[in-house]
Amino acid sequence: MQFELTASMMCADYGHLEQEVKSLEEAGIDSFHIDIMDGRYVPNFAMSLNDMRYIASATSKPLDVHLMIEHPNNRIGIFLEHLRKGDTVYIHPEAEYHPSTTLQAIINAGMIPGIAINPGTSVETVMEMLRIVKKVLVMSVNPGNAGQMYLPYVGKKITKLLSLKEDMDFELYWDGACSADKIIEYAPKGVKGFVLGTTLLFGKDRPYGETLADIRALKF
Ligand code: S6P
Ligand code: MG
Repeated sequence: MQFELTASMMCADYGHLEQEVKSLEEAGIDSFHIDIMDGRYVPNFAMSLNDMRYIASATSKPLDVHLMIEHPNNRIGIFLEHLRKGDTVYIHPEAEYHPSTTLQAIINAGMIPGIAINPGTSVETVMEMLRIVKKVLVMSVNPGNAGQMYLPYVGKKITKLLSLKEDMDFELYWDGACSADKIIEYAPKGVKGFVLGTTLLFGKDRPYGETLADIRALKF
């Protein structure tokens, strides 16, 4: 079964970032997930512009930039100028007065537009944006930190989004507490990709190649 795996780089070892990027590439990761935070939209600072720039320069794999910042439209240009065609930028609709304007700026710059949907955000409130974006990142934990518990109530929302994705022409991605049982359950239902953090990939004292090979060999 075909599904994409992306590495949540806020969970990487920053003492050896170059090696981390290389090892993940060699292990066969599909893309790099970049969690940008401003300490306001979420109560944390994870990665920032320079981290994103470095990783963009260190790999030719796509970047998957998850902006957890207030009013991204004010500063979207400084992110977009360092990205390449084929990279994705997700915004949180609640963080913006006019999210469709910000999504249009992402499209105009040649990147793939996406929205991230928080656990407490309903599908109904983002319905029109589903027509604009190509990717929807469903948060199965509250945004801001790695290593949190899965929130089971998001399951119903994922089912609803899956029923809309053909008609509205977007793909669904999973972010937060991604475990093997979630991939086994949701990849066959149509979730296209999974962000891997501390639950499955990082801090395991195990080569990334072995972990990714195990995930790709999961039985459905
Ligand atoms: C959370 C962030 C996520 C996490 C990822 C960590 O704000 O958007 O991308 O980094 O979910 O994974 P895990 O397995 O530690 O929850
Ligand atoms: Mg994320």
